[in-house]
Amino acid sequence: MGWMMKSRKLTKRNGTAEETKEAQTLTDRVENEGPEAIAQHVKENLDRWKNEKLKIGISGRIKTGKSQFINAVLGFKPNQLGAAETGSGNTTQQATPYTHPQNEQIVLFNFPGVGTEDHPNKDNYMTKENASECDYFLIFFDSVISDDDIWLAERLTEIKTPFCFVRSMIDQDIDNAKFDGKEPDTVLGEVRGKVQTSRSVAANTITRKSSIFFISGRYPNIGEFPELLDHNESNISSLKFESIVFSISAISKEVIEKKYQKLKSRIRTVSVGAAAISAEPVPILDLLINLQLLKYELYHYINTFGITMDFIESLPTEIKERLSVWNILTKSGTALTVFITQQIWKAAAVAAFESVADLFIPVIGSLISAPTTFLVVNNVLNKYLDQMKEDAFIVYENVLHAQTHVHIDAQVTRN
Ligand SMILES: Nc1nc2c(ncn2[C@@H]2O[C@H](COP(=O)(O)OP(=O)(O)OP(=O)(O)O)[C@@H](O)[C@H]2O)c(=O)[nH]1
Ligand SMILES: [Mg+2]
Repeated sequence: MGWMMKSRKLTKRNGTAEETKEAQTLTDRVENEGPEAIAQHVKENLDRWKNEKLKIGISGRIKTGKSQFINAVLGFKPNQLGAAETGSGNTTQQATPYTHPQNEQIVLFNFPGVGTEDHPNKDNYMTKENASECDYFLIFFDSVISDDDIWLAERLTEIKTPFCFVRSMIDQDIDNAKFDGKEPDTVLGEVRGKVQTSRSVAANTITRKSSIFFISGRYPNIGEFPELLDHNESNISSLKFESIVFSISAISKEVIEKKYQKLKSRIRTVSVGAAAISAEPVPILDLLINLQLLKYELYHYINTFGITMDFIESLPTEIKERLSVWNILTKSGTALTVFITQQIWKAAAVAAFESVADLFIPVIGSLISAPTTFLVVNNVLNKYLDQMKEDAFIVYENVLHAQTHVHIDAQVTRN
Protein backbone atom coordinates (compact mmCIF):
# COMPACT_ATOMS: atom_id res chain seq x y z
CA MET A 1 0.00 0.00 0.00
CA GLY A 2 2.87 2.27 0.86
CA TRP A 3 4.18 1.68 -2.62
CA MET A 4 0.81 2.54 -4.17
CA MET A 5 0.84 5.95 -2.55
CA LYS A 6 4.39 6.65 -3.60
CA SER A 7 3.85 5.41 -7.12
CA ARG A 8 0.90 7.74 -7.52
CA LYS A 9 3.06 10.56 -6.30
CA LEU A 10 5.76 9.63 -8.79
CA THR A 11 3.57 9.29 -11.81
CA LYS A 12 1.42 12.28 -10.97
CA ARG A 13 4.49 14.46 -10.85
CA ASN A 14 6.04 13.40 -14.13
CA GLY A 15 4.11 10.65 -15.80
CA THR A 16 2.46 10.24 -19.15
CA ALA A 17 -0.37 7.76 -19.62
CA GLU A 18 2.09 5.13 -20.81
CA GLU A 19 4.34 5.63 -17.80
CA THR A 20 1.39 5.45 -15.44
CA LYS A 21 0.47 2.12 -17.03
CA GLU A 22 4.07 0.97 -16.74
CA ALA A 23 4.19 2.00 -13.06
CA GLN A 24 0.97 0.07 -12.48
CA THR A 25 2.47 -3.05 -14.06
CA LEU A 26 5.50 -2.65 -11.84
CA THR A 27 3.26 -2.24 -8.80
CA ASP A 28 1.38 -5.41 -9.61
CA ARG A 29 4.58 -7.36 -10.13
CA VAL A 30 6.25 -6.18 -6.94
CA GLU A 31 3.17 -7.10 -4.94
CA ASN A 32 2.96 -10.55 -6.46
CA GLU A 33 6.55 -11.43 -7.18
CA GLY A 34 8.85 -9.11 -5.19
CA PRO A 35 11.52 -6.57 -6.17
CA GLU A 36 13.66 -9.04 -8.16
CA ALA A 37 10.77 -9.36 -10.58
CA ILE A 38 10.71 -5.62 -11.14
CA ALA A 39 14.38 -5.58 -12.05
CA GLN A 40 13.71 -8.45 -14.44
CA HIS A 41 10.73 -6.66 -15.91
CA VAL A 42 12.72 -3.44 -16.39
CA LYS A 43 15.54 -5.32 -18.10
CA GLU A 44 13.12 -7.13 -20.40
CA ASN A 45 11.60 -3.81 -21.27
CA LEU A 46 14.98 -2.24 -21.99
CA ASP A 47 16.04 -5.23 -24.06
CA ARG A 48 13.01 -5.45 -26.31
CA TRP A 49 15.09 -4.23 -29.27
CA LYS A 50 17.25 -7.34 -29.02
CA ASN A 51 14.36 -9.47 -30.24
CA GLU A 52 13.82 -7.40 -33.35
CA LYS A 53 14.77 -9.06 -36.60
CA LEU A 54 15.89 -6.62 -39.24
CA LYS A 55 16.56 -7.37 -42.88
CA ILE A 56 18.00 -4.68 -45.07
CA GLY A 57 18.31 -5.15 -48.81
CA ILE A 58 21.18 -3.59 -50.76
CA SER A 59 20.89 -3.66 -54.52
CA GLY A 60 22.52 -1.89 -57.44
CA ARG A 61 24.86 -2.34 -60.37
CA ILE A 62 28.43 -3.53 -59.99
CA LYS A 63 31.01 -1.27 -58.39
CA THR A 64 28.53 1.15 -56.94
CA GLY A 65 29.99 0.81 -53.43
CA LYS A 66 27.57 -1.73 -51.95
CA SER A 67 30.19 -3.90 -50.25
CA GLN A 68 32.08 -0.93 -48.86
CA PHE A 69 28.85 0.41 -47.35
CA ILE A 70 27.97 -2.96 -45.82
CA ASN A 71 31.39 -3.15 -44.17
CA ALA A 72 31.19 0.41 -42.85
CA VAL A 73 27.78 -0.14 -41.30
CA LEU A 74 28.63 -3.52 -39.81
CA GLY A 75 32.01 -2.30 -38.55
CA PHE A 76 34.11 -4.70 -40.64
CA LYS A 77 37.63 -3.82 -41.65
CA PRO A 78 38.61 -4.74 -45.23
CA ASN A 79 39.49 -8.44 -45.49
CA GLN A 80 38.21 -9.17 -42.00
CA LEU A 81 36.50 -12.54 -41.68
CA GLY A 82 32.81 -12.08 -42.46
CA ALA A 83 33.34 -8.78 -44.29
CA ALA A 84 32.02 -8.17 -47.80
CA GLU A 85 34.74 -8.35 -50.44
CA THR A 86 35.17 -4.96 -52.05
CA GLY A 87 36.47 -4.16 -55.50
CA SER A 88 35.90 -7.66 -56.76
CA GLY A 89 33.93 -6.45 -59.74
CA ASN A 90 31.38 -9.19 -59.65
CA THR A 91 28.33 -9.21 -57.51
CA THR A 92 27.32 -12.69 -56.49
CA GLN A 93 24.55 -14.61 -58.18
CA GLN A 94 22.31 -14.68 -55.18
CA ALA A 95 21.52 -12.37 -52.35
CA THR A 96 24.45 -12.73 -49.96
CA PRO A 97 23.60 -12.25 -46.29
CA TYR A 98 25.96 -10.29 -44.03
CA THR A 99 25.14 -10.66 -40.37
CA HIS A 100 26.03 -8.01 -37.84
CA PRO A 101 28.96 -9.41 -35.86
CA GLN A 102 27.51 -8.34 -32.51
CA ASN A 103 23.82 -8.64 -33.28
CA GLU A 104 22.76 -11.60 -35.35
CA GLN A 105 19.24 -10.27 -35.68
CA ILE A 106 20.48 -7.65 -38.13
CA VAL A 107 21.24 -8.97 -41.59
CA LEU A 108 22.19 -6.96 -44.67
CA PHE A 109 21.44 -8.72 -47.96
CA ASN A 110 23.64 -7.86 -50.90
CA PHE A 111 21.35 -8.42 -53.90
CA PRO A 112 22.58 -8.89 -57.42
CA GLY A 113 21.68 -5.79 -59.42
CA VAL A 114 18.52 -6.11 -61.48
CA GLY A 115 19.25 -6.59 -65.17
CA THR A 116 22.92 -7.41 -64.58
CA GLU A 117 24.47 -10.46 -66.19
CA ASP A 118 23.98 -12.29 -62.95
CA HIS A 119 20.33 -11.51 -62.95
CA PRO A 120 19.09 -10.72 -66.43
CA ASN A 121 15.64 -12.08 -65.77
CA LYS A 122 13.46 -9.67 -63.83
CA ASP A 123 10.46 -11.96 -63.60
CA ASN A 124 11.50 -13.95 -60.58
CA TYR A 125 13.72 -11.31 -58.97
CA MET A 126 11.40 -10.39 -56.15
CA THR A 127 10.43 -13.95 -55.30
CA LYS A 128 13.68 -15.75 -55.95
CA GLU A 129 15.70 -13.29 -53.95
CA ASN A 130 13.10 -12.83 -51.21
CA ALA A 131 13.34 -9.11 -51.63
CA SER A 132 9.85 -8.80 -50.23
CA GLU A 133 11.08 -10.00 -46.83
CA CYS A 134 13.28 -6.97 -46.36
CA ASP A 135 12.25 -4.17 -44.02
CA TYR A 136 14.09 -1.53 -45.99
CA PHE A 137 16.00 -1.30 -49.27
CA LEU A 138 18.89 0.76 -50.53
CA ILE A 139 19.36 0.97 -54.28
CA PHE A 140 22.93 2.00 -55.12
CA PHE A 141 23.74 3.71 -58.40
CA ASP A 142 26.71 5.62 -59.83
CA SER A 143 26.19 8.24 -62.52
CA VAL A 144 22.56 7.67 -63.46
CA ILE A 145 19.61 5.86 -61.97
CA SER A 146 19.01 3.12 -64.53
CA ASP A 147 15.67 1.81 -65.75
CA ASP A 148 16.43 -1.43 -63.94
CA ASP A 149 16.85 0.48 -60.69
CA ILE A 150 13.53 2.16 -61.37
CA TRP A 151 11.92 -1.20 -62.06
CA LEU A 152 13.04 -2.40 -58.64
CA ALA A 153 11.84 0.82 -57.00
CA GLU A 154 8.40 0.33 -58.56
CA ARG A 155 8.16 -3.26 -57.32
CA LEU A 156 9.19 -2.15 -53.82
CA THR A 157 6.57 0.59 -53.91
CA GLU A 158 3.93 -1.99 -54.86
CA ILE A 159 4.76 -4.18 -51.91
CA LYS A 160 5.10 -1.14 -49.63
CA THR A 161 8.73 -1.79 -48.76
CA PRO A 162 10.43 1.51 -47.94
CA PHE A 163 13.54 2.26 -49.96
CA CYS A 164 15.91 5.01 -50.97
CA PHE A 165 18.45 5.57 -53.71
CA VAL A 166 22.06 5.90 -52.70
CA ARG A 167 24.89 7.44 -54.66
CA SER A 168 28.12 6.57 -52.89
CA MET A 169 31.73 7.77 -53.34
CA ILE A 170 30.92 11.45 -52.85
CA ASP A 171 34.45 11.81 -51.40
CA GLN A 172 35.83 11.25 -54.90
CA ASP A 173 33.69 14.06 -56.28
CA ILE A 174 35.03 16.32 -53.54
CA ASP A 175 38.62 15.35 -54.28
CA ASN A 176 38.05 16.01 -57.98
CA ALA A 177 36.44 19.36 -57.28
CA LYS A 178 39.39 20.37 -55.11
CA PHE A 179 41.76 19.33 -57.86
CA ASP A 180 39.75 21.41 -60.32
CA GLY A 181 39.91 24.42 -58.01
CA LYS A 182 36.24 24.35 -57.06
CA GLU A 183 34.74 24.91 -53.64
CA PRO A 184 34.07 21.52 -51.98
CA ASP A 185 30.77 22.68 -50.55
CA THR A 186 29.25 23.17 -54.00
CA VAL A 187 29.88 19.53 -54.91
CA LEU A 188 26.78 17.96 -53.45
CA GLY A 189 24.47 20.41 -55.24
CA GLU A 190 26.27 19.86 -58.54
CA VAL A 191 26.20 16.08 -58.34
CA ARG A 192 22.55 16.13 -57.35
CA GLY A 193 21.78 18.42 -60.27
CA LYS A 194 23.54 16.07 -62.71
CA VAL A 195 21.62 13.06 -61.46
CA GLN A 196 18.35 14.93 -61.76
CA THR A 197 18.93 16.15 -65.32
CA SER A 198 20.17 12.76 -66.53
CA ARG A 199 17.09 10.91 -65.40
CA SER A 200 14.86 9.28 -67.96
CA VAL A 201 11.13 9.99 -68.08
CA ALA A 202 10.38 6.76 -66.22
CA ALA A 203 13.00 7.65 -63.68
CA ASN A 204 11.45 11.04 -63.13
CA THR A 205 8.07 9.71 -62.09
CA ILE A 206 9.42 7.50 -59.36
CA THR A 207 12.50 9.39 -58.27
CA ARG A 208 10.56 12.62 -57.75
CA LYS A 209 8.78 10.87 -54.92
CA SER A 210 11.86 9.06 -53.64
CA SER A 211 14.77 10.05 -51.49
CA ILE A 212 18.28 10.09 -52.93
CA PHE A 213 21.25 10.29 -50.60
CA PHE A 214 24.79 11.18 -51.57
CA ILE A 215 27.21 9.47 -49.24
CA SER A 216 30.66 7.98 -48.90
CA GLY A 217 31.02 4.42 -47.71
CA ARG A 218 34.69 5.03 -47.18
CA TYR A 219 34.32 8.25 -45.17
CA PRO A 220 30.85 8.13 -43.58
CA ASN A 221 31.42 11.48 -41.87
CA ILE A 222 31.00 13.37 -45.12
CA GLY A 223 27.89 13.60 -47.27
CA GLU A 224 24.37 12.64 -46.35
CA PHE A 225 24.84 9.62 -44.13
CA PRO A 226 22.91 11.33 -41.28
CA GLU A 227 20.00 12.08 -43.62
CA LEU A 228 20.00 8.48 -44.77
CA LEU A 229 19.81 7.39 -41.15
CA ASP A 230 16.91 9.79 -40.54
CA HIS A 231 15.08 8.37 -43.56
CA ASN A 232 15.60 4.88 -42.21
CA GLU A 233 14.34 5.98 -38.80
CA SER A 234 11.10 7.35 -40.19
CA ASN A 235 10.47 4.26 -42.31
CA ILE A 236 10.98 1.36 -39.92
CA SER A 237 9.55 0.70 -36.46
CA SER A 238 11.13 2.54 -33.59
CA LEU A 239 12.31 -0.72 -31.99
CA LYS A 240 13.99 -1.84 -35.20
CA PHE A 241 15.68 1.51 -35.46
CA GLU A 242 16.77 1.24 -31.84
CA SER A 243 18.35 -2.07 -32.76
CA ILE A 244 20.30 -0.40 -35.58
CA VAL A 245 21.42 2.51 -33.42
CA PHE A 246 22.62 0.28 -30.59
CA SER A 247 24.43 -2.09 -32.96
CA ILE A 248 25.99 0.14 -35.62
CA SER A 249 29.60 1.23 -35.04
CA ALA A 250 30.24 4.83 -34.05
CA ILE A 251 31.21 5.81 -37.59
CA SER A 252 30.31 9.48 -37.36
CA LYS A 253 29.44 12.15 -34.84
CA GLU A 254 25.81 11.99 -35.89
CA VAL A 255 25.70 8.27 -35.15
CA ILE A 256 27.13 8.93 -31.69
CA GLU A 257 24.49 11.61 -31.18
CA LYS A 258 21.69 9.21 -32.22
CA LYS A 259 23.04 6.59 -29.84
CA TYR A 260 23.07 9.18 -27.08
CA GLN A 261 19.47 10.20 -27.72
CA LYS A 262 18.22 6.62 -27.70
CA LEU A 263 20.16 5.86 -24.50
CA LYS A 264 18.84 8.99 -22.84
CA SER A 265 15.27 7.97 -23.60
CA ARG A 266 15.79 4.81 -21.51
CA ILE A 267 16.80 6.64 -18.34
CA ARG A 268 13.24 7.22 -17.24
CA THR A 269 12.43 3.52 -17.53
CA VAL A 270 15.41 2.61 -15.34
CA SER A 271 14.67 5.38 -12.84
CA VAL A 272 11.01 4.46 -12.45
CA GLY A 273 11.99 0.81 -12.08
CA ALA A 274 14.62 1.63 -9.46
CA ALA A 275 12.11 3.78 -7.59
CA ALA A 276 9.61 0.92 -7.64
CA ILE A 277 12.27 -1.42 -6.24
CA SER A 278 12.96 1.03 -3.41
CA ALA A 279 9.30 1.66 -2.76
CA GLU A 280 8.81 -1.45 -0.66
CA PRO A 281 12.17 -1.43 1.04
CA VAL A 282 13.68 -4.78 1.78
CA PRO A 283 16.86 -3.82 3.63
CA ILE A 284 20.01 -4.19 1.51
CA LEU A 285 18.24 -6.25 -1.14
CA ASP A 286 16.69 -3.30 -2.90
CA LEU A 287 20.01 -1.47 -2.93
CA LEU A 288 21.74 -4.48 -4.44
CA ILE A 289 19.07 -4.89 -7.06
CA ASN A 290 19.28 -1.22 -7.95
CA LEU A 291 23.05 -1.43 -8.14
CA GLN A 292 22.76 -4.30 -10.57
CA LEU A 293 20.29 -2.35 -12.65
CA LEU A 294 22.60 0.68 -12.79
CA LYS A 295 25.56 -1.48 -13.63
CA TYR A 296 23.59 -3.18 -16.36
CA GLU A 297 22.69 0.16 -17.89
CA LEU A 298 26.20 1.63 -17.62
CA TYR A 299 27.60 -1.44 -19.40
CA HIS A 300 25.02 -0.94 -22.11
CA TYR A 301 26.37 2.62 -22.59
CA ILE A 302 29.91 1.28 -22.80
CA ASN A 303 28.95 -1.36 -25.37
CA THR A 304 26.75 0.94 -27.42
CA PHE A 305 29.48 3.54 -27.77
CA GLY A 306 32.05 0.79 -28.39
CA ILE A 307 34.27 2.01 -25.54
CA THR A 308 34.79 -1.40 -24.03
CA MET A 309 37.80 -2.18 -21.87
CA ASP A 310 39.32 -4.36 -24.60
CA PHE A 311 39.12 -1.55 -27.09
CA ILE A 312 40.37 1.12 -24.70
CA GLU A 313 43.35 -1.02 -23.73
CA SER A 314 44.50 -0.79 -27.35
CA LEU A 315 44.57 3.02 -27.35
CA PRO A 316 47.63 5.21 -26.82
CA THR A 317 48.08 6.19 -23.18
CA GLU A 318 47.47 9.91 -23.72
CA ILE A 319 44.05 9.22 -25.27
CA LYS A 320 43.18 6.49 -22.80
CA GLU A 321 43.77 8.79 -19.85
CA ARG A 322 41.41 11.40 -21.22
CA LEU A 323 38.51 8.94 -21.10
CA SER A 324 36.16 8.99 -18.11
CA VAL A 325 35.30 5.37 -18.69
CA TRP A 326 38.96 4.38 -18.41
CA ASN A 327 39.26 6.24 -15.13
CA ILE A 328 36.03 4.74 -13.85
CA LEU A 329 36.94 1.19 -14.73
CA THR A 330 40.55 1.28 -13.60
CA LYS A 331 40.76 3.82 -10.81
CA SER A 332 37.83 2.24 -8.99
CA GLY A 333 39.79 -1.00 -9.07
CA THR A 334 37.64 -2.35 -11.95
CA ALA A 335 34.87 -2.78 -9.40
CA LEU A 336 32.13 -0.86 -11.08
CA THR A 337 29.82 -1.74 -8.21
CA VAL A 338 32.05 0.03 -5.69
CA PHE A 339 32.22 3.03 -7.92
CA ILE A 340 28.47 3.17 -8.49
CA THR A 341 27.80 2.86 -4.78
CA GLN A 342 29.99 5.90 -4.12
CA GLN A 343 28.23 7.82 -6.86
CA ILE A 344 24.81 6.87 -5.54
CA TRP A 345 25.71 8.35 -2.18
CA LYS A 346 26.93 11.54 -3.73
CA ALA A 347 23.88 11.81 -5.93
CA ALA A 348 21.62 10.93 -3.00
CA ALA A 349 22.96 13.90 -1.08
CA VAL A 350 22.25 16.20 -4.01
CA ALA A 351 18.86 14.64 -4.72
CA ALA A 352 17.75 14.98 -1.12
CA PHE A 353 18.71 18.61 -1.30
CA GLU A 354 16.96 19.13 -4.64
CA SER A 355 13.70 17.51 -3.68
CA VAL A 356 12.83 19.13 -0.41
CA ALA A 357 9.28 17.90 -0.89
CA ASP A 358 10.45 14.32 -0.62
CA LEU A 359 12.41 14.84 2.55
CA PHE A 360 9.57 13.79 4.78
CA ILE A 361 10.20 10.25 3.62
CA PRO A 362 13.25 9.38 5.68
CA VAL A 363 16.36 7.80 4.28
CA ILE A 364 16.60 4.63 6.32
CA GLY A 365 20.07 3.18 6.58
CA SER A 366 21.24 2.38 3.06
CA LEU A 367 17.75 2.73 1.68
CA ILE A 368 16.52 5.60 -0.33
CA SER A 369 12.85 6.49 -0.58
CA ALA A 370 11.09 5.96 -3.89
CA PRO A 371 10.92 9.50 -5.27
CA THR A 372 14.49 10.14 -4.15
CA THR A 373 15.65 6.93 -5.81
CA PHE A 374 14.06 8.17 -8.98
CA LEU A 375 16.14 11.35 -8.80
CA VAL A 376 19.34 9.61 -7.74
CA VAL A 377 19.24 7.06 -10.54
CA ASN A 378 18.17 9.72 -12.99
CA ASN A 379 21.09 11.96 -11.98
CA VAL A 380 23.70 9.20 -11.95
CA LEU A 381 22.68 7.87 -15.36
CA ASN A 382 22.45 11.30 -16.98
CA LYS A 383 25.86 12.25 -15.66
CA TYR A 384 27.62 9.09 -16.88
CA LEU A 385 25.78 9.00 -20.17
CA ASP A 386 27.05 12.52 -20.86
CA GLN A 387 30.58 11.52 -19.91
CA MET A 388 30.55 8.42 -22.06
CA LYS A 389 29.24 10.37 -25.03
CA GLU A 390 32.22 12.70 -24.58
CA ASP A 391 34.47 9.62 -24.46
CA ALA A 392 32.92 8.34 -27.67
CA PHE A 393 33.64 11.70 -29.33
CA ILE A 394 37.25 11.65 -28.11
CA VAL A 395 37.74 8.15 -29.48
CA TYR A 396 36.08 9.06 -32.76
CA GLU A 397 38.11 12.26 -33.25
CA ASN A 398 41.45 10.78 -32.24
CA VAL A 399 41.26 7.25 -33.47
CA LEU A 400 38.55 6.35 -35.94
CA HIS A 401 38.34 9.71 -37.68
CA ALA A 402 42.10 10.22 -37.63
CA GLN A 403 42.81 6.80 -39.13
CA THR A 404 40.45 6.88 -42.05
CA HIS A 405 39.81 10.50 -42.85
CA VAL A 406 43.25 11.97 -43.04
CA HIS A 407 42.98 13.54 -46.43
CA ILE A 408 39.42 14.76 -46.14
CA ASP A 409 39.22 18.13 -44.51
CA ALA A 410 36.21 19.41 -46.37
CA GLN A 411 32.83 19.69 -44.77
CA VAL A 412 30.15 19.21 -47.35
CA THR A 413 27.19 21.51 -47.03
CA ARG A 414 24.05 19.51 -46.69
CA ASN A 415 20.78 20.54 -48.24
N1 LIG B 1 36.70 6.63 -52.63
C1 LIG B 1 35.74 5.74 -52.41
N2 LIG B 1 35.86 4.50 -52.89
C2 LIG B 1 34.87 3.62 -52.67
C3 LIG B 1 33.71 3.99 -51.92
N3 LIG B 1 32.90 2.91 -51.87
C4 LIG B 1 33.54 1.93 -52.52
N4 LIG B 1 34.73 2.35 -53.00
C5 LIG B 1 35.70 1.56 -53.80
O1 LIG B 1 35.11 1.28 -55.04
C6 LIG B 1 35.33 -0.06 -55.43
C7 LIG B 1 34.00 -0.81 -55.58
O2 LIG B 1 33.34 -0.80 -54.34
P1 LIG B 1 32.52 -2.05 -53.83
O3 LIG B 1 32.03 -1.70 -52.48
O4 LIG B 1 33.30 -3.29 -53.97
O5 LIG B 1 31.33 -2.03 -54.88
P2 LIG B 1 30.19 -3.14 -55.10
O6 LIG B 1 28.96 -2.41 -55.49
O7 LIG B 1 30.10 -4.03 -53.92
O8 LIG B 1 30.76 -3.92 -56.34
P3 LIG B 1 30.37 -5.40 -56.82
O9 LIG B 1 30.35 -6.30 -55.64
O10 LIG B 1 31.41 -5.75 -57.78
O11 LIG B 1 29.03 -5.27 -57.45
C8 LIG B 1 36.21 -0.65 -54.35
O12 LIG B 1 37.55 -0.57 -54.77
C9 LIG B 1 35.99 0.21 -53.14
O13 LIG B 1 37.11 0.29 -52.29
C10 LIG B 1 33.61 5.32 -51.44
O14 LIG B 1 32.63 5.74 -50.80
N5 LIG B 1 34.66 6.15 -51.71
MG1 LIG C 1 30.27 -6.09 -53.72
